[in-house]
Parts: sequence; C-alpha cells; structure tokens
Amino acid sequence: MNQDRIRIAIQKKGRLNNDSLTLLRCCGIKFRVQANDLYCFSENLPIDLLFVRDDDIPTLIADDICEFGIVGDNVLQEFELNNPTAKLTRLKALDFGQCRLSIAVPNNWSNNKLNSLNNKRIATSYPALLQQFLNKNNIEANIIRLSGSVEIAPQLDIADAICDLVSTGKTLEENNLRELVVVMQSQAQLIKNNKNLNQTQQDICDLLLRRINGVQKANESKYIMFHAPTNSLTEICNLLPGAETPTILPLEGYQDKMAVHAVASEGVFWVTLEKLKQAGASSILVMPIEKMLD
Ligand code: PRT
Ligand code: ZN
Repeated sequence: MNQDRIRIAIQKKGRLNNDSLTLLRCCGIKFRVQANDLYCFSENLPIDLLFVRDDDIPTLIADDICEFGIVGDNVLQEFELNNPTAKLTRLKALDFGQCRLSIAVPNNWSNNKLNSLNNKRIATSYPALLQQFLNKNNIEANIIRLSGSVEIAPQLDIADAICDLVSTGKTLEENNLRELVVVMQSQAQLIKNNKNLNQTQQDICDLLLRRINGVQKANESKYIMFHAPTNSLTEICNLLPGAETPTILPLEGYQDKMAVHAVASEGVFWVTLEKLKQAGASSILVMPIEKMLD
C-alpha cells in the first residue's frame, strides 16, 4: 500500500452512496466511477475510494485497511457496541443520511407506555443498540435478529414489534405500524481509526476536513442582495440572519437608497424576505454560494 495516499471507504450502492460522492466532488476530489468498480483512484489528489457495503465500513477502518470512511451513526454505534475495543473517531457529522432508529408497534397496540414491550418479541437489524436501550429502560424483551424487511415481521407473526430506521415514516404507515419511541437519531459521519497518520496523510486529512467545513458552510449560507432606503438601513440589516458585516454601496442616481450585499450564514426563508420587504427593501435577490474559505 502506498503510505502517502489515504483510502476512504464509502457505500457502494444505497442511500449514502450519492451524497458521499457529491460531498467528495464538492471538496474538489476528481474521480471517475464505473458501475461495478470496487475502488477508484482520484485523478488530482492522493486519495483512493473503496466501494463497499455500509456494514463493512467500520471493520475496514478498525482493521486499518482504510484510513477513513463515511457511514451512518446507526451502523457505527452498533459496531462499537459489538466491538468495544475498536477505537473509531467521528471526525465530522456530514448533514446527510438523517434518520432515526425507532421502536414501532402495530397500529392497534393499545398501550403507549414503554413497559408494554415487556416480554414481547422485537425484530431488528440493530440488536446491540436495541438491547442497550431496553437495558437502560429496564425492559425485558426477546430480540429477533433480522437482516432486512424488518417491517413485515409483525404481519408474519415473527415478532410483536420492530426496531428499525425511519425517515419519512411512509414504510411504517404502509405496514400498519406506528412509532412508539425513538432509540437514536442518526446521520452520516466521516470516521477514522485512532492510528497515527504520517505527515503526508495528515496533510491530506487536514485538507479534506477544511474543504468539508467549507462545503458545509457554503451549503448553509446564502448571498443576499437588495436595495434599501438609507434611513432604515440599520433596521433592515438587523433582519438578516447571521450576516455580520453587510457591504453597503451607493446606487447610481439615487440619494435616498443604497445597495446592500451580505452573506447570511443561516437559511434565508421566505418569512425573512417578506420582513425585509415590509421594512422597505426592494429588488431582493438570494443566491447560492458555491465555496467558502475563511
Ligand atoms: O447494501 P448496504 O448494506 O450497503 O445497504 P443497506 O441496505 O444496509 O443500507 P441503505 O442504503 O438502506 O441505508 C444506508 C444508510 O442510510 C443507513 O445505515 C442509514 O444510516 C441511512 N438511512 C437514512 C436510512 C434511511 N434513511 C432509511 N429510511 N437507511 C434505511 N432506511 C430504510 C429503513 O430501514 C426502512 O426500510 O428506509 C425505510 C424507512 O424509510 P421511510 O422514509 O419510509 O421512513
Ligand atoms: Zn447495510
């Protein structure tokens, strides 16, 4: 293995694949991926990508096959509970792959209390996380381990309840199930093992983290431009979410209004724009920001 490169394990196919590749591309890492590739080399940075099942990512990193990986908190925490000596570090929450691990019960479950789960069978692909939750809440239940299609377990009478990932809730609804309690919230994480990187690898790691920060900041920020009456500039600028120092420019041919340009570091919602307009702003433009570096 070339010691001056770093390897990042990402999901080959599934919910995290596209967002992981998009994030790396936004960080300026150039690569060409063919449909059945198991790995690919970046064309412009000493970074290799490995395409694997998401469940294998923590192991690949713990075993030092890859230095980094992108995986959901749910898979990571289940792995950590099963491998308490493996030390993996969360470097960065990535703002995608959001979901929650929840216990769900059939719609006709009459009791909303947690202790209604006592002595019941709960099907899940996350037995360690579920067991930890049950222990914390003093519930004794029978965990049925399933690797997929957990939501149909109650209909097949394999289980009374399930513990599975939920994002929109549509799957639960389609299977006549409802959420009883949230076990954990999850999102994609950039992770690394605790082994020391050599200087070249550390430099690539720093560059990657700096660029991910830049991409996240740019995603959260908007460039906003408008015209504002000179006598209400302060009031109007105070309405801008998270904008520190707006640029105020004269408008050719006007004495009583100015052009304001600002970076709003929080989302700019319609309500904000409506408030700006009410306060006298006009010609309001909101634009996405592609990259940001402090
Ligand atoms: O083949 P491989 O093992 O790599 O893929 P996989 O089938 O195990 O994983 P995949 O692609 O389904 O999910 C990868 C990761 O995406 C998960 O580990 C989570 O971190 C994250 N994620 C985010 C989700 C969901 N949202 C999600 N909704 N993973 C799964 N689901 C499933 C859930 O299991 C249920 O079947 O979607 C259904 C519920 O969705 P809603 O929208 O109907 O509530
Ligand atoms: Zn998986």
